[in-house]
Amino acid sequence: MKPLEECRLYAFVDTAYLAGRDPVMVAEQLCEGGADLVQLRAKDLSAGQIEALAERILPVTRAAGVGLVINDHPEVALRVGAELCHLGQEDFFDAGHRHVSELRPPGSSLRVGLSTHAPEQALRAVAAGADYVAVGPVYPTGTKPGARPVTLAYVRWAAEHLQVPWFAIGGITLENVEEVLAAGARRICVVSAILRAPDVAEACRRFRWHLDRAGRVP
Ligand code: TZP
Ligand code: MG
Repeated sequence: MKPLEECRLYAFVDTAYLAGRDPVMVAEQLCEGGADLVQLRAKDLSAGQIEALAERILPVTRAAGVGLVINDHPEVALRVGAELCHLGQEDFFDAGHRHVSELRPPGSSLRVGLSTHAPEQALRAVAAGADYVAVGPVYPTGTKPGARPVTLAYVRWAAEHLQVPWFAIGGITLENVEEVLAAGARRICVVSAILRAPDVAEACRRFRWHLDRAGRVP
């Protein structure tokens, strides 16, 4: 996979949006459309089921040079050899972790991303060694119902203050992505606007077009 700094489009195989499609096929389409990272997010599956699915998806992402991120289950990421795992505030800090190195056994290069919903959380995540942080939800989203939107104000703060790679997330669509980029984001996570699109690869290409036009991180 590319260095995290160069990863711009972070897409998802979220089992809540598969609508009967084969998750491996969806992963192929995300890679074909130019995703740099693909997260396996499966709130309805057990760790064992996620592991079995990750083992099928990993050859696809590897062949495409795309990093596979396992949501919620660092132990699964380690077992299957995924490049990254992603954890929320409650999975990490509320579970008693202090530094992401606690999740990395000796010799492992597992990278860990953390969700953040406010500047203080981002600073804490960086101090805890997060390899990247997610900044959101920027807008209300049915993918994370009940989560309070952080608005573009937090995106602007992140653009000004964060040195680690950070991704804007939450409710980002082709209609509002320019607004997110104008607030300073250069990396985005998109779940439903890609998985609900009639052509998943094409939706990725359209998001990429906006990201490429916005240019690199200054
Ligand atoms: N974390 C913050 S918002 C969100 C997650 C997992 C959901 C993003 O999904 P969508 O469909 O792109 O709004
Ligand atoms: Mg979680």
